[in-house]
Amino acid sequence: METEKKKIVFSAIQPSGTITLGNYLGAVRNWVNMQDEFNCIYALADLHTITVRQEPAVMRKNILDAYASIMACGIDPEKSLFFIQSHVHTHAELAWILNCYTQFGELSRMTQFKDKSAKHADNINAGLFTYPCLMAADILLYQADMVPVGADQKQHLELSRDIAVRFNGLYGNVFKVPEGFIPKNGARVMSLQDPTRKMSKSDENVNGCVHLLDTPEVIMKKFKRAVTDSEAVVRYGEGKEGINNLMSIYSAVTGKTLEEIEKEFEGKGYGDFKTTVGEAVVEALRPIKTRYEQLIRDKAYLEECYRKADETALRFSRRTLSKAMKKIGFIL
Ligand code: AQP
Repeated sequence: METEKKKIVFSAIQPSGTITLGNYLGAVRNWVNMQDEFNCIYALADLHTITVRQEPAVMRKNILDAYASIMACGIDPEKSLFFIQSHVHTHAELAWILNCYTQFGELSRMTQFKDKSAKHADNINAGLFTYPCLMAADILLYQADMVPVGADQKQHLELSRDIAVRFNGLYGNVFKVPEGFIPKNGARVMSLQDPTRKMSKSDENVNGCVHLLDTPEVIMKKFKRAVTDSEAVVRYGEGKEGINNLMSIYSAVTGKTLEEIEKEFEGKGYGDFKTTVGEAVVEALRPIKTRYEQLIRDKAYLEECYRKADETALRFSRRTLSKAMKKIGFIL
């Protein structure tokens, strides 16, 4: 990681399943593009995943697969710091501290908590509730200037800012108050089966979600089964969530505008359109899959990358944690 005075960008992703086309187009692709302009710090947020029960063997595989897939998307360990959150103990420590500076009422208002507790009614654990404090710790430990987030994470980022302002108000300038931004070209990808909901790693309907590591055949099948509408006209508009979603995906992978896409498919049916979108996605993901296959075979190289990044992240984050602890009154 370069150390000159570039702004610090922090972002993280959960290895709660295999990385999706939504994660790629909405987040990781922008991470790659930011590497030259900023000091980028990226985390694989594995501590966050256990707010939902995980199968141990599957979790281990998901962590390594996610690490390799994200590197395969173009994260360069020479340019950016890309570490594994659970290897850097400062995250859990600062999260505990921030729990004590966050109000019950604030956490109760988080829509993700409400959504996830409705989805996992048999396991509404305290971690699910205090998840935003761990997220705040992730960000604040690195004195991040900017945090690219999807629209779904905006509320959590606002809370991180509120916590930082509150803490600084009590103890002086300990944390940089980060700015959140939703990258301009960060597409919001919806489920192919229920286009009113976002595409999610943990979607139970396998046809709704395209994974970066799906084979071309599987990707094509998922696009051919994508939900559309009965109008049979490729245009962006109200009540056409399925087509809107396919158009956004096609636009994100080809760079074509929505108008250009409408023109391209004038007089053509949804069958042709879905096939073309599927093929464009297959082509966009092909080099990522090839690179992933090389990386996942070389576990020693992967380990070398994350161990080095873990160490740097620990060194950096320890400074912030110590400062916060001293201000509170701990003896270090
Ligand atoms: N469908 C999406 N479209 C655009 N961006 C998306 N992101 C997630 N889904 C979409 C963005 O990916 C980044 C990492 O997300 P995360 O792994 O921290 O958590 P998430 O948003 O909860 O992702 P999933 O895939 O929906 O995971 P599960 O199923 O475990 O809840 C974020 O920047 C997010 O905005």
